[in-house]
Amino acid sequence: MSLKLYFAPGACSFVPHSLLELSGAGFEPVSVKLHKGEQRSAEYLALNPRGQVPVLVDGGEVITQIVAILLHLDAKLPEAGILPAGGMARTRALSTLAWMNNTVHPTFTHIFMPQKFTDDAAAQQVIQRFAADSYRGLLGEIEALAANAEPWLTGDRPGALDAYALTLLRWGGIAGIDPTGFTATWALAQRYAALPAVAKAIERERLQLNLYRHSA
Ligand SMILES: N[C@@H](CCC(=O)N[C@@H](CS)C(=O)NCC(=O)O)C(=O)O
Repeated sequence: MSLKLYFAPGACSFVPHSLLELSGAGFEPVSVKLHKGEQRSAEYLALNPRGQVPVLVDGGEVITQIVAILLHLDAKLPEAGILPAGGMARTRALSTLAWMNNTVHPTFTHIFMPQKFTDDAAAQQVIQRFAADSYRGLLGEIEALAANAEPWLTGDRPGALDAYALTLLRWGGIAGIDPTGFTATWALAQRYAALPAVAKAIERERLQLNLYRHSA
C-alpha cells in the first residue's frame, strides 16, 4: 500500500493526518507550508488545482476533500475505526462530519482568510467579527456533542469526529475564543492529543493546542 498525505501544519489536514497515524498504516507525510504559499506552486497545483490541503495520494489516485479522503481511508482501513462501521451510528457520524466540514470549517475560513470573500478591507473586518460570533455558537454545538461523548464522539473508539473537533476548537484560539471555556470539548481534545499515535502527528506539525493563551 502506498499512501502519501499532503498536509499543512495546523490546518484541517490534521484530521486525516492524525487518523492515519492512529490507523498504524504506513504513509508518507508531505508538509505544505501555506504561509509560504507553497499550495500555489505550479508543482502543487498540478496535484490539486484548487491549491488546498489535504491531498491523499493512494497509488496513482489523487483524492481531495476531507470527507472523501476519510471515506476512502475508512473503506481501505476498516480496522482503524475512522467512522462507525454501519447502521444509524454511521449515518449520524457522517451527518456530523458533513456539518463540521461544510459549516463550521468554512465559518472559520471567513475569520482566517476574509480576503477570500471580499477585497474591501473594512468589509473584511465586519466579516471576521460576524463569523467569530457564529463560530462561538458552532463550537457550542460541538460542546453539546462532547458533553455526551462515550468517551469519544462516536463511542468507544477515537475517530474522525474527535480529530475534527480538536482542529476546530484549536482554531477557536486564533478567533479570540478561549478553548478551555468549552470544557467537554477541551477535555476531549486533550484526550485525543494524548494518544501516542496522535502525539506523533502533533509533534510533526509542532502544534500547540491552546492558541488563545499565546495570542491573548
Ligand atoms: N473543503 C475542503 C477544504 C480544505 C481547506 O479549507 N483547506 C485549507 C486549509 S484548512 C487550505 O488548504 N487553505 C489554503 C488556501 O486556501 O490557500 C476539504 O474538505 O478538504
